[in-house]
This record gives sequence, structure tokens and C-alpha cells, in this order.
Amino acid sequence: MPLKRRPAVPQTKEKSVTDTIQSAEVLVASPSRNYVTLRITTADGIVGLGDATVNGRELAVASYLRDHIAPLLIGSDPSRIEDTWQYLYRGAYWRRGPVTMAAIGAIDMALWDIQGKRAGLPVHQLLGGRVRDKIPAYQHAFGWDVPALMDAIDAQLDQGATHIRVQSGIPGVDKVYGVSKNPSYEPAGRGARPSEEVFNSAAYLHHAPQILAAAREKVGPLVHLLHDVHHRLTPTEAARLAREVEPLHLFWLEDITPAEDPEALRVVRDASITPLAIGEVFNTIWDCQRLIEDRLIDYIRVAVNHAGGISHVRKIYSLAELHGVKAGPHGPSDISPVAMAASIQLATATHNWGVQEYMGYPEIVHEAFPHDWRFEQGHLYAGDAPGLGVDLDESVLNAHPYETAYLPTARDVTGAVLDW
Ligand code: GCO
Ligand code: MG
Repeated sequence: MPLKRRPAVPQTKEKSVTDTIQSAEVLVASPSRNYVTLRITTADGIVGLGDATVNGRELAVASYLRDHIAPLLIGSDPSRIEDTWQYLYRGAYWRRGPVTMAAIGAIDMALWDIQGKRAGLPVHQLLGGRVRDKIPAYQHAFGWDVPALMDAIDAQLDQGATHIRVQSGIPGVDKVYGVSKNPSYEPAGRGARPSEEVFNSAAYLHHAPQILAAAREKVGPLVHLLHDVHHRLTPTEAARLAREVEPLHLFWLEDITPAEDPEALRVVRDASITPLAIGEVFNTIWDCQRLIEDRLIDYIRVAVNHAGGISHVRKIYSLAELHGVKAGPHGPSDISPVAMAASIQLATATHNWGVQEYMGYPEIVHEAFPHDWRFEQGHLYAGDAPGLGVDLDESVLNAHPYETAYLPTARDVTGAVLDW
């Protein structure tokens, strides 16, 4: 019997490039704090935004973009997002590092924004669509003493918080990172040099379990409590803290030891079942690999703007998914509403998601970057606007030029510089 002839495969013509990148501008401004924003515009007039802010090193990323890699994009096809990423990462010889990866991250975000706008879809639709309706977010509750901290916790409970980060002053220590006497604070202080603070690990280790216990007693068993140690403890000190607070059932202890030493977390892991989160200073999957594959952490903190954009961070989250680790990204004020939008888009489409840090922004930042994502009752929600759903108001940015600002530096009680 003669074989049936299959219908001829329709001849596909090489698709011509329908749009090209016409400009890639870097905007540096300081509406309440410094932000570096990349704006890519295509020949068809589609605008994509990316956040390239690296706290205290803003101008280095601005120059990397402006002087080295943004010019390479002109005339290229904005839909080749993965290829552009590979070209900028593998093609550059010098790889990794916060400056390089933030610059690549901003380009990647802007290209996803353009891709979404061209398709008329929010980015989460391009990433596989919604897997959840709302994204749990945690804000910061801090107080110099226990009563002030309790008030701060109350304020968050009143607003429907389900996850709360708890930090407090330490008796006898006059400056503590992440704790302010004002109701809101900005971690980076303006001025030519970083301010300094002294960290007394003995005082901290004595005090921290007490304030965490007070917080647990206040909120009851069901509100999730988080605490950030800022990479300051030795492995044994960290193990002691994690073990001591075990009965308090924290959601996580964050950055308990310096991030570049994965073996330190093995010591903590062996001593306790308190969940661990780390990685806000990581910028590639290679920084996370051992921690994830060896299940030394429960949450990976990489932020979309610091680790190569949506394309790279979603690979990190996929690796994490294989090993039972969830995403819990960094989200302080230095992550602009543009990167926050990208993170919310990812959270909407990523199954292994734990929580998003959301420090919140002063009103001027919302004005500078109008967005359709929203924060309500302790949760973040992606909107349905095409792309990332964020805009920028250049007049607000122009009215607030860059000002040198740095995070503080920490020393121990002997005056030696400490990990951050
Ligand atoms: C956090 C962080 C921040 C960072 C700062 C660095 O968990 O929110 O630790 O406070 O230190 O944003 O840029
Ligand atoms: Mg932190």
C-alpha cells in the first residue's frame, strides 16, 4: 500500500527583525535615596525599564552601563533576551560581581518589559502564568527598646501583616543597623564617607533571644517572625543563636554568617532546625549552588536586580525548587519599584516562593516610579498592565540629583572591621 503523502510543511521564511533597540539611557537620581534606572527605547517606540541600583556603588554601575554595555545594544533585536544575556555575561571575559550583574540585570529586566508590552501581556504571563493570587511580604518592625518594638509590631498587625521582621536596639550599644529612633529610616546615609557603628557580639547574643521571645509572646504562634543578623556572627556563635531561638519557631534567621562561606552554614545547620535564609549579596547561580544543592538553607535571598535580572534569577529559583528551597528575595528601599515589579512578576509565576521583603518607599519614590503593583494588608499583588507595569516620571527624577550616600561600616569592640 502506498504511503500516504503527508501535507507539505509550509515554508517558513526567515523572520525579519521587526524592531530594534534605538536608545539605552541611564538615569541616576535621588528621590529620597539614589537609584540607577535604565531606559531602553525601541524604534517602534516601546520603552522598557530596568533597575541597576547597587547601594553605595551607584555610579560604578551607571558607568558600566553607559560607557561599556548599553552602546552594544543599539540596533539589536530586543526580543533576543536570553541571547543578549549570554552575550553580555559570557562574551565579556570579566564575569560576575555586583556591578556587572546589576548592569546585565537592568538590561534583562528592560527587555522583558519590552517583550511584555509588545505582546500586550504582563511579564508573569510570559513566564507561565499565575501560580498564586497574592504574595506574602514582610516589612520591618524595629524599636530601640522592647516597648517601642512592641508598638512597631502592633502597627504592622493592625495592617494585616502575616510576616514581620523584628530588630531591636541592644542595651549599651548606641547605633544598631536596621534600627532607628524615627518611625522610618533609610539604611544609606548621605555624606562623603560611611558612618561607623560598633557591634558587640556578646551583648547581641545575650539580648537577641530575649527580644525575639517577647515578639513571639506578643504575636502568638501563627504570625511569622524573621530576624536579620547581617553576616556578623562566627559559625559557632550563629549555631548558638539558631539553637537558642529554636523554640520560638522563627520563619527564618537571615545572613547569620558571612555569605561567602557556605561551610559556616553547615555548622549552623548541624546544630539547629531554625530555618536559614541568605543571599542578598549574591549575584550569580554559582554563589548559590552549594548552599542550595546541599540544602544548607531554606530560603534564597537573591534579588532580581542584583543577580542578572529575570532570566538568571529564575534559573536560581528553578535550581532551588529541585532541592526544596524557596525564594525569599531582598526588598529594601534600595531596590527600586522597577525591580520590585520584576520580583512581583516572578513571584506571581514561581511555585517555590516563600516571601518577598517589602521595606516600602517614601511617597516621592512612588511618584518617581508610578506602578500598577500594589501592597495591601501584608501582601503584594501584580497588576495586569503589559510588561512590568512600571513607568517613570522624569521630572521627579530631574528634581532630585544624585547625592553620595553609603551604608554604615561596622567594627567590633576592639575597633576591627566587621563583616556586613
Ligand atoms: C535587608 C538588608 C538591607 C541591606 C541594604 C543593602 O535585609 O533589607 O539587609 O538592610 O543592608 O539594603 O543595600
Ligand atoms: Mg538583610
